[in-house]
Amino acid sequence: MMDTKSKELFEEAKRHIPGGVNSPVRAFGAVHKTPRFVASACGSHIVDVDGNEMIDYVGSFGPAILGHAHPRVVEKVVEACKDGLTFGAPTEREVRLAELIAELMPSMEVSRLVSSGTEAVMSAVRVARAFTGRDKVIKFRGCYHGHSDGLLVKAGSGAMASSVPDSAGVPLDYSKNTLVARYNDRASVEELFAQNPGGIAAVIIEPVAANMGVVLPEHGFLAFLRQITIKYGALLIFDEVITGFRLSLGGAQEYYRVTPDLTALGKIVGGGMPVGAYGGRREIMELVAPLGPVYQAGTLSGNPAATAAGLETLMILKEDPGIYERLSAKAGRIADAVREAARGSVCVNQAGSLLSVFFTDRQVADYESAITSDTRRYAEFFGHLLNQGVYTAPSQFEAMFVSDAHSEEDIAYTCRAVQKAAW
Ligand code: KE4
Repeated sequence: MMDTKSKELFEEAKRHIPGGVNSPVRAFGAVHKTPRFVASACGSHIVDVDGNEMIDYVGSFGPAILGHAHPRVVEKVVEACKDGLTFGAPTEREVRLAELIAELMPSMEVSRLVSSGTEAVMSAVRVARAFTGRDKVIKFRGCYHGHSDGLLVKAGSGAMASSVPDSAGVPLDYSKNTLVARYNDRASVEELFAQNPGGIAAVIIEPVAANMGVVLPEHGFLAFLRQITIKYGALLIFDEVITGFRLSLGGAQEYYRVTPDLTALGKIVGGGMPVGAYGGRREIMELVAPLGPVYQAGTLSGNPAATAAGLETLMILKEDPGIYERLSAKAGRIADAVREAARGSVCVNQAGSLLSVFFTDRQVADYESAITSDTRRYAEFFGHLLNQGVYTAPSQFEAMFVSDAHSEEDIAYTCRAVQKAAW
């Protein structure tokens, strides 16, 4: 598959952009290839600058649940743009989007729009600290919550007790208030609460993890987190930047019937445009300025073109709740094709339209088991599929995303490509 133009652009990009990309995973470092520069996308397909058309299972890492350039969404964005791009003033679309978020996710009775998932999570954590008057937050190893300093943290040498920055430039002081537990490990959570009685403001989790590859919550784990946070007077924050409106119309909180105190959204809520949101019940969100003492602001928050895309995307999902069954069935066919081709040497985790292929014979249920995967074999798998025109997650630790635009032919072709990939 030709990648001459991508190669040229990549070299030019490196002159003025760190690593040639505006987000690290796009550099294809984990799969040891030149990233494909995308020229256009429509439905389930992308076309790169060398004219290669591929079936896309990245879908911008989540927003493209309807496929790319959905005609109704594009029309609404163009319509909004013609009336002005940004005002720094409230607009009706923001009111309608907040209403729709509250309708689809009733726990988000009151929400604030921001411009990214990172902003949404960062702000939700700030509100939780203000509401409880406490500083410490528990996160889970392997979960990613955007790049705010306090959440770029990993378990320290002392495993659960200590935590250390997961990025240069983050002062140790910032990481000391973020404690790290183990996904699906109740004892690790209980231990942190026991060590910090009255000190923990919140537990934040990806209710289905998708940033260590896809890892599902074991039965009752989310309900356990709900109970222990209530017991200790901490808030439960669901980072639904990926799962929101993807696992079901009401996200993971509807799918698993566990209601968090605060939720962070991104990706689908913007329909491909820059939107994030955070919200919860009124008594918590009333702390947010200008009502209360928690400051958070944003020039492009609630941007007219972005809210137009988000509104239309959510409306289309609301009109067609059967989409979730279709998405799950499509992803299941790919998962089955991989299991059949790999004959036991892989672990395939699927949650609705999310799936990951781990090259390990272990069941992947947390970060520690996820990293037993053979990332070299994953990179080979990625290359085999790419050469057959199937564009999937460029890292073992990202998810594949199936969209409503993936046709029967796309799925059948993908399953055949999986069979042909060298096992
Ligand atoms: P953004 O700031 O990228 O909109 O959202 C941050 C974020 C927060 N929470 C979760 C669960 C997320 O997955 C993300 C961002 N996801 C990554 C993909 N794993 C975005 C892709 C990228 O970083 O380039």
